Amino acid sequence: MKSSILSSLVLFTLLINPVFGNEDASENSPNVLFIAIDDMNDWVGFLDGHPQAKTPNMDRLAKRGVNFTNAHCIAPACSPCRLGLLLGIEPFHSGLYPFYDQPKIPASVLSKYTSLPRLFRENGYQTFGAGKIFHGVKENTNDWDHYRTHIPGGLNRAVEKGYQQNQSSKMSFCPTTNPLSDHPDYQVADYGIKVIEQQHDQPFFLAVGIVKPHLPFICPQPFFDMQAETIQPPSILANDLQDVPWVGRSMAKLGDDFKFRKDKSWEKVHRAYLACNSWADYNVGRVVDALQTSQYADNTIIVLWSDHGYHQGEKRSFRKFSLWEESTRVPFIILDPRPGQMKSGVCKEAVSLINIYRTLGELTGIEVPKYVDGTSLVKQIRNPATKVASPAITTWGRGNYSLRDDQWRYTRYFDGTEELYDHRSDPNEWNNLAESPEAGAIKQKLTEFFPKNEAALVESGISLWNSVDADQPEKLQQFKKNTWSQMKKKLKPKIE
Ligand SMILES: [Ca+2]
Ligand SMILES: [Ca+2]
Repeated sequence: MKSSILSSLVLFTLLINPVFGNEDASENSPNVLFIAIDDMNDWVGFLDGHPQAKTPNMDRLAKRGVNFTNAHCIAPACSPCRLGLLLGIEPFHSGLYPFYDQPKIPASVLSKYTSLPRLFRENGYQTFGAGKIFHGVKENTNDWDHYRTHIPGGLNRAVEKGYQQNQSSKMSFCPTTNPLSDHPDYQVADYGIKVIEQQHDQPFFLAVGIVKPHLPFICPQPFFDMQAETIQPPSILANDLQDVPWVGRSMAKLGDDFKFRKDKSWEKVHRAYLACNSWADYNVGRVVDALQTSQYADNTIIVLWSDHGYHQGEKRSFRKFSLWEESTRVPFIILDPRPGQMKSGVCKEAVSLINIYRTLGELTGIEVPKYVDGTSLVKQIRNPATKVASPAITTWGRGNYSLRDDQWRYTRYFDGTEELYDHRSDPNEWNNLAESPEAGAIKQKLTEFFPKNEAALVESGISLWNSVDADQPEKLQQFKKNTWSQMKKKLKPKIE
């Protein structure tokens, strides 16, 4: 009662003096629930990427909020996408292209930027985080008032009920036998629920980092049991890579496709992935439901995103690390429950996760640093039919960029080779139109959106450099000579 009188007073003060609310966070500033998911592609109900996906909690959230059905990652890998999103800067402006061991990135590089949680912290918010938010950061940093790193439990795997490839521990696709509460994502969701249930005298920014469906694809048995008996495979054209330039071919994970086909295990892989998506959905649902029944329900903005998509055999590939739709398309939902702030619906415009930083700045009235890339999506949140001004761009290594608008995907690799796909007639990106006579005008229209200046690669702190790009072009010859020629002999059905 007392607090509701207090909030009415604050609201009254804000109404007569709205400037007060913009200068610094007040009790009335909206909270932010920031839900990061790892490696989730469009195999979720609200994106219709797989007909058997079961994600009822996120589907409900998507209905209540704005469901961006044509959203794309900044880079198709955990580290560069999260760095781009959380620092608000494109890889081609920061030079942070590949995978980094974040604590080893020089302070002289990182100190130029303000992370999203730190922006909130410096503007009167309390910041809480749990699970995987940045990639590879295991300790408290200046970003957080409180951070709970997840402790991976010793989970038992029922290997006989799924598929385990050799002894390699990450390549598991089977149920676990532990109670739900042993699983890191359950504990991360628990942390979020506890923060929501606390009494806060400052607005909060709460980041919940769900790690499934990241490899290994293991989760509790009930989430395997709820999947269909026969899993429908994705649409795959065996010889899809035939019209793809060499740099593109080098991005396909042909070895995984070879092993899964040899072991006749693709269906088990698909089932385990769908199970992990349902498990992630369950934990997202627990946090969102806790918020719904809390005192913060009407004043908390929810943002949900996944750091990139995932191949499940398309282009004869597995995992991410490519510039095709399977790797770039991501779940992305924003919900702003405050009256008059949002029109629920589907936004079909091509948007990038780079836009999250500026969008949250505008929604909370916090000024963002000048260097920040992207544009605010507040107009699309107010009316999801609002057009965007430019295509979404995804970067994978210096010199490799893919543009996506509401019809086209136009990719240009560091050596000048290209792909062009028409999503109106070719949603699977099977027919590369880059060399066709009609392509000229389309390419010309889009070409101005490729980066004009590329930042030099940040060389310190790289932990994994798995793209063939302008900084290691020699890897392309190795790929042609070794991987491709070997796989050409081994793969069935054949690739040409
Ligand atoms: Ca990831
Ligand atoms: Ca093709």
